[in-house]
Amino acid sequence: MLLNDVHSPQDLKALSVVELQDLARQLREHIVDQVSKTGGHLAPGLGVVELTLALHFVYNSPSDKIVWDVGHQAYAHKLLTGRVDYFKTLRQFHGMSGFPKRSESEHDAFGVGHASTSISAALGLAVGRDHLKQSHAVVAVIGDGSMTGGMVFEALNNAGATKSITIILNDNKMSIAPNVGNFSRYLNRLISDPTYNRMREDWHGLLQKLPGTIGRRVEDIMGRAETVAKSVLKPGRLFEDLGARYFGPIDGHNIPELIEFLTRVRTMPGVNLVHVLTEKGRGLRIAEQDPYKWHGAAPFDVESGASSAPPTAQPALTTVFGKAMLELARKDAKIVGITGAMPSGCGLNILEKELPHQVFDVGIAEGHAVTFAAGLACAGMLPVVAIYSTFLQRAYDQMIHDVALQHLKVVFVLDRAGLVGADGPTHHGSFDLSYLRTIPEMTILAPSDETELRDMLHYALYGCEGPVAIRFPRGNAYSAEIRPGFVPITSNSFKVIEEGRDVLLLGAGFMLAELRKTSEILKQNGFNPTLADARFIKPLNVSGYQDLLSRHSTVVTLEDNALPGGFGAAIAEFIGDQEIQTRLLRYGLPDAFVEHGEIKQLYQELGIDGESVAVKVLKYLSDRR
Ligand SMILES: Cc1ncc(C[n+]2csc(CCOP(=O)(O)OP(=O)(O)O)c2C)c(N)n1
Repeated sequence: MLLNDVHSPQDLKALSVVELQDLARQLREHIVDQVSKTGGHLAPGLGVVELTLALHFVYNSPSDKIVWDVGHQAYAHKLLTGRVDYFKTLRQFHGMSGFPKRSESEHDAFGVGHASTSISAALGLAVGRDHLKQSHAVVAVIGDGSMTGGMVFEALNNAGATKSITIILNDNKMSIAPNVGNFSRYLNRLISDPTYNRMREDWHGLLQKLPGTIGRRVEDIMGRAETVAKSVLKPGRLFEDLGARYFGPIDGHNIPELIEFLTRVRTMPGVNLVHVLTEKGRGLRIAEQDPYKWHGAAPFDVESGASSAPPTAQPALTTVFGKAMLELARKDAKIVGITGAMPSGCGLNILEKELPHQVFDVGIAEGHAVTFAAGLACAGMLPVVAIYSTFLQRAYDQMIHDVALQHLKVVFVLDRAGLVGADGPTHHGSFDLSYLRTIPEMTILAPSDETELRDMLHYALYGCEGPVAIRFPRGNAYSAEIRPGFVPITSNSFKVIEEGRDVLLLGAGFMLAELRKTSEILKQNGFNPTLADARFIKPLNVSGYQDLLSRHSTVVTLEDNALPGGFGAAIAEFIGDQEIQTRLLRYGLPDAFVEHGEIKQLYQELGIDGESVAVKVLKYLSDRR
């Protein structure tokens, strides 16, 4: 059967194992072909092709609910649920989302992008089903990396609330980077325990001896499976103690074995956890060899693995941050970096390589990362918590209660602030200025280029008291050459770049580059703008802003944060509080979730690129001339 002819999971039901195996090959071809053109998550999805086929063979989506964790591995699921044609628009502007999305398909039971949500969400779906006296099955599929998120254990603790739920633990020993921590070690012990493996073989042998499916009484099978399961409970002791029935580990690339297990588990009451072993990147040699590198991919050549994008001389801003951390940490052993399972994503791999004892990868555990940093600060260390803007949302109370309230010096480095592009609304860093601004004592810095980023890190560590956040977008430095050394920054100082008088253009962070364009267009149209780099989003320099704002009858702010609570809102509050007579035009992200697409396209659509802002400001100024 051709993948193109699979319009819904129902089309799989009559297929033989050989046909399913052939579909697995086609799914891999489709995924590799598409990701090589558009970029996207690669190795995670290749690892779950057989598991996805088996799930859709056994379960009846959409009435049965399959909940994916993170959702970056769900391309095969999308392809098997009537989206083969749409898949060609993967991650493109106005095209298919890279993650399961409820509005995209009835088969996407729960929207996702952040890790460790699946068991909680599935539990909600299951308890709702129980209350409404429905009988469909609910399955959560979660990776071993995502199991490091604390919410998973909160959900397991609560899982007895439902009559029946199945959790598939997709264990490929990897988070994005190799998985870390005691839980990961525990899973490894399960897999390598010889006593267990012997028992497992016995169990499998016994299952083979069971009579054929036809005419088999379900209770009988369940009874036997239960008996056998009891004999292998020891390896899954942790899950057992948490109230789940543990099955496995089973080979996640063996379709008949998967189907056999899932068929038995599907109708079982209680909390059932099936431990499935998969290989991340399976079927694509380069990804199998280096699943870390191929977790996500930019467009690439399938044969060589070479990136299709032209090489850039300018380093990524994360690299600039990572190198600055290394320079500072070499001289000060108190400086430590903390990452939530993203050492290379956030640049701390650079520090880790040379000074491994000064980096802590705590797993996908942002809340823990922040409170852990608070403890380190109490112990006299200088912790730098490097977490993407969107994932730090997870740790809001920890920032308030554990850090700020205790006046602790913890430095937060928020990469991917603003729009991130193809990953879309689950990953855009749209809200950090809003959520950080409300925290008392929090200093918030927004560098407008790589040099400021370095200087601000130095300032955050040594130049000011209390918690500090530095936020910068996804992207590269402007220059290939990074200025060495660190130049001190004056507290609360903004920087006037061009003095004018008609209008004040105030840029937050890297959006200054867009305002530079606005400024040029205004000048070409006979206006004389002032251009300034805010640098400090909080606190604002009271006397400096009183003077700057009252000298201009029109003020324009531009930011890549949501307008509610963002930088423009801070200036609006200031103008109101200080009773300054000026008109304020605020530009930034709307009070809405922004879809995926190239950042440039999104700016244009939202009217926040330099040219669009110029058009709006010109109209405003011309109307009032
Ligand atoms: C809250 C949160 N933090 C970090 C991430 C970034 N992230 C995406 S996938 C991933 C690793 C997930 O590992 P696992 O669940 O084992 O899936 P695998 O990629 O190995 O299939 C991480 C850390 C995220 N999506 N959500």
